[in-house]
Amino acid sequence: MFSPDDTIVAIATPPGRGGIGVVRLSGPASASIASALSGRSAFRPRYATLTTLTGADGAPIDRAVVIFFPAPHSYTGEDVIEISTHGSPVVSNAVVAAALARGARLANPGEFTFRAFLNERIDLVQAEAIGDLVDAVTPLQARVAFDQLDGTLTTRLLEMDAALLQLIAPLEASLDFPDEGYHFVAPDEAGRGITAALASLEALLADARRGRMIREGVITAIVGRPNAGKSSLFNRLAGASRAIVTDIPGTTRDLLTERIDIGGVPCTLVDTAGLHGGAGDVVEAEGIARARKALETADLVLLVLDRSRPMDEDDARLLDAIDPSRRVAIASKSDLPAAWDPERIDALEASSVTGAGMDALRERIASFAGVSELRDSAPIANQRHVALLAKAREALARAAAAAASGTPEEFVLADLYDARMRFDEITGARPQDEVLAQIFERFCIGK
Ligand SMILES: Nc1nc2c(ncn2[C@@H]2O[C@H](COP(=O)(O)OP(=O)(O)OP(=O)(O)O)[C@@H](O)[C@H]2O)c(=O)[nH]1
Ligand SMILES: [Mg+2]
Repeated sequence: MFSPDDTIVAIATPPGRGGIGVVRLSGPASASIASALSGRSAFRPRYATLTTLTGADGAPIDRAVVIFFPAPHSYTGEDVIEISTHGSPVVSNAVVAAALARGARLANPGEFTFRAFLNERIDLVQAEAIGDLVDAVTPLQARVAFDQLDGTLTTRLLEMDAALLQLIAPLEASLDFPDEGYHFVAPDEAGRGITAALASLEALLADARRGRMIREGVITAIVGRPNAGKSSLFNRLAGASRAIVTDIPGTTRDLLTERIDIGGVPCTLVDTAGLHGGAGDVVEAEGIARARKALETADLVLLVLDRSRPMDEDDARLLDAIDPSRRVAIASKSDLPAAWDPERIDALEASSVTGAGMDALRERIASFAGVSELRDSAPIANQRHVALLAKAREALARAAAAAASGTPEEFVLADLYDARMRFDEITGARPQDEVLAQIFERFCIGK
């Protein structure tokens, strides 16, 4: 993909003006290029040295602080030079140009981190975590990314891998003495071991949905019969008057979305057309079809039920149709006299006019995403990891079934090896070029 023998250079700080601008070099010629730019013969490792930099034409560029991180104790594992100048793009660009004139090459996006991976400073999970950390929009996203960077997932995978290896060793030994079959381990004992490994994998995967919601957001659809107060609730949660509100049933025709932050969880709110059994015009029918689609695909449904009017068939049907584990029933318009008792169906009372019940609702949404349980486990947030773990789970399930039915050891072993291979793919022990390209391409230049 990239040649790791060159010395690469890039501006590491964001584009534009700033207090300081950092230019980073990595590769075998880093130190000699820094010497050429500064006229100094050498830099003391890990010490900040104030020096004047000159361009290829001999004209001074700026006074700068230069730090030399010799291999292997650097971000990339190679010789790295970090040059901090005054934060003007003109100065940063002049430093880069001077480095290029002395033989450096402009870095590709993510190339510094890619080199760190190639030099085994970090594994693939950590490289992806660095990308997530840089991209994090909410503090919670940053927390989850940092946990991965800390190696939490890798540690869990290594534990599971070690457990599988313990199962594999006696099975392999039994293979060497085929006459006696399962000589070194009884089939039911092997089966128990595999079931235990399967259970820890299941636990890890159970975290994945939570992790995805934190990383990518909870899709929250606001659903209910016409005029129930959906758009008013949408506007209230969004903190802006985005959706049209009128007292005419059927005001909202199309889907309307808004990104909001609820307790650190990014949330995509979706306002929908009122659902009812009666037939309307073509536009309304299409709006209802879209509302149903949103209802199906949402992670969470806010079911709005007008507390000021008696419940009708449409309300009852919706209450029945949506799984309680993914819905919050809301008794809306709580500032008006009540026509029914919200406690009966465990509905949250709320008013978009007074704002009553909004904090409780926000808490319910955040707790749905599992924010409160986040203390000690790092959820997997990455779809690539989830897909590979799911494949490992299939392999282990096959192995468990094979062991239980006394199938020859070879077959059990093949599935156990399959599961281990998936773990290796996650951490990058067996990287595939296209996977690497996909992961590092989304980085910015200079990272
Ligand atoms: N008093 C009171 N009126 C409300 C409240 N929420 C909504 N309304 C009124 O109820 C009517 C309908 O509100 P919308 O938010 O448009 O209802 P909707 O569910 O989006 O309606 P459709 O888009 O037609 O399906 C409007 O007249 C609102 O002013 C509330 O909390 N209290
Ligand atoms: Mg509406």
